[in-house]
Amino acid sequence: MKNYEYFRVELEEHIAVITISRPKALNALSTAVVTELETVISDVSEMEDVWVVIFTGDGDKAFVAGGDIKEMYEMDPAAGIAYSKLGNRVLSKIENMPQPTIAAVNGYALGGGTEIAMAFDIRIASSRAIFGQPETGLGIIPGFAGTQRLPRLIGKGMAKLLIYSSARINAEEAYRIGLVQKVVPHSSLMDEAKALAAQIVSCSPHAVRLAKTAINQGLEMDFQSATMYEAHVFGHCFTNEDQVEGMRAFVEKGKAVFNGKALPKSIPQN
Ligand code: DAK
Repeated sequence: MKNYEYFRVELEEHIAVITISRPKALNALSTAVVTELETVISDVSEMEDVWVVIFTGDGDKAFVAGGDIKEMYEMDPAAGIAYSKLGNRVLSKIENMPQPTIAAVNGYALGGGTEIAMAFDIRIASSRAIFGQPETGLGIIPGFAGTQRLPRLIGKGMAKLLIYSSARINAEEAYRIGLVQKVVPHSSLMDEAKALAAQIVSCSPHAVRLAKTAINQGLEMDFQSATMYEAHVFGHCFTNEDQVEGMRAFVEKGKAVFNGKALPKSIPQN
């Protein structure tokens, strides 16, 4: 496995765990961190053996404490635009990773921390997790697409409440408003994330990737176009031996064993 400055990548049973590690700044997203993150995401996306990805923060306190405020303090408008473009490109890459992804939120996830968590498919929060978009309190607005992903996930009114007020919310409140899908005791966060990942691994990796594609792409379309797109992606399932294996196992009352061959790296087009 490659060595990175700010990340660890561990692979076990088709599950890659990516850990962001910048302890002196509570894993805040400096330009150097986001730049390396882009490489990590590209590398893991290419790994045939990885069927599910978990992303978490190093240490007991923070998932990601946001964009690097000390670095942003020095930025001029041109640097701000460059930082924003980089961040948005990387978060889009996360959102469109071919594998299903889980953010295991182990502590503070503020500003860019909430934004990066939202780029993953599913969020599991430790009971210690704290979310929020504190940017307006710093004289800026969310810059890693928080103004776009947050209302899409939790609705316009609640997103505005959080962004206008800079309010911090705990894990239970994040669960109540639908920002996270599960809250678990802090000490069992990684076990719970890995158990969910293992459950996903037991399904056809081909079908799971196609389901992700259908959901992500379809949500960007009008409903009729999205159902047509779903039909197209559904048809694509029949190009892979997982469909035969899954149905054979049912008919023969056995257990399907999926081999992860010929996984799609890019989105099937209409
Ligand atoms: N940036 C830089 N350093 C940070 C940091 C951050 N976001 N968060 C923490 N640190 C550093 C602290 O400065 C401190 O460093 P030293 O002073 O020891 O050198 C160290 O991490 C430990 O932090 P604390 O001493 O503050 O630890 P506490 O336990 O007392 O407090 C905290 C933990 C998470 C409550 C606190 O650190 C905190 O409030 N941090 C800031 C949280 C925050 O406001 N985050 C949102 C940042 S704004 C954009 C793209 C993205 C964004 C904006 C624009 N475009 C490209 C345009 C994103 C913006 C944001 O995320």
